[in-house]
Amino acid sequence: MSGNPESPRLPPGQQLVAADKWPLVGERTPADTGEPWTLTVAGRVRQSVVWDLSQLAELPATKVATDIHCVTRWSKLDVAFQGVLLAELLQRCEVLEGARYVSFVARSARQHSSSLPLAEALSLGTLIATSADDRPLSREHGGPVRVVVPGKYFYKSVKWLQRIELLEADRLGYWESAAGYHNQADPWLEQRFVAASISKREAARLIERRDISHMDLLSFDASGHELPHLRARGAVLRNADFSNCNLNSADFRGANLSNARFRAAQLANANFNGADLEGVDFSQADLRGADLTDCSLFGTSFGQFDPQQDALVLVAKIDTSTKLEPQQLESLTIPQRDFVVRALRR
Ligand SMILES: Nc1nc2c(c(=O)[nH]1)N[C@H]1C(S)=C(S)[C@@H](COP(=O)(O)O)O[C@H]1N2
Ligand SMILES: [Mo]
Repeated sequence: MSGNPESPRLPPGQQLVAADKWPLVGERTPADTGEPWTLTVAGRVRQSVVWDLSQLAELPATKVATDIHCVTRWSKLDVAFQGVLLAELLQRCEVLEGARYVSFVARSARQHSSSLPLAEALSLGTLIATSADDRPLSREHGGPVRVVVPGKYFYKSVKWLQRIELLEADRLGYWESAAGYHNQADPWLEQRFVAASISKREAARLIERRDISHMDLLSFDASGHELPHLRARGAVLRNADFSNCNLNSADFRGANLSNARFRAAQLANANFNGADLEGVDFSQADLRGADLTDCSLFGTSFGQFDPQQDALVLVAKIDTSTKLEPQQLESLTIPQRDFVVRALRR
């Protein structure tokens, strides 16, 4: 496999966030139940076991330095998580024969969850973490208790853990079923998404119509098409491919474009206002006159990093007519930010 030019420790297609940045992804807060925090192990166990936070703190603690790899293409290396190994916790439960999967469930409004084969969760050293970098986990990052699964995309690491369910058959997690995220989630194999949600023929029909507003089209492939003035307002287009498209004056307002590819696309005067652009690839795209205000830009690329030149190559066309607010650039990686800051002055 070809390595990542930024660092051999970075899986393909990932880039490092600035050292002092830890992006917030997904839900922002746990559900406010007013009840004291407890963690329950249930399902295929002889008897459910419940821990409160002080009991959890008495279990043998482990510290692991983990690399975070988010599916939206940002990574953060060497975060020191501390907590109790899942293996330690399960040693204190009578796990039954048929337990083959483990589902982690959050105390959150949508009862967020994610699952893994039990044997894999154990062999990866899954941690029930209560602190990061020697500080208690902040609320928005999953405090007081979150899961940390080393070696998987971070969507397997559920925040605000309240239940661990041991299951005989797998139960797809929230992102895995709602967003088409890959259930295996190996960043080294780029297992980001499952296949497209519609057939090639259906895609061709939509391309002809030039209106996909408010549609939900995972992994939509429109690459190479003439789509000026495309109407895509509010569409869910995760992992879509718009490379080499003519999308001048297209309307992507409020669309979810996370991980979409716009390589060498013509996007002059396109409107992305309020869209989710996390993990989007705009290499060599023409973004003159495009409106990127109010968009989330974590993991967004405007070019490819070349370590020999220590600079971005295959960069997007950006100039003073491209609409971007200075505070949005905070979420970009350093080489991306440096490029965009300079380009916006031209
Ligand atoms: N409860 C809950 N846990 C969650 C999510 C979520 O939306 N809700 N999002 C997942 C995703 S996609 C990622 S990348 C990480 C983000 O964790 P962070 O916000 O601490 O960076 O949490 C994961 N765990
Ligand atoms: Mo994620």
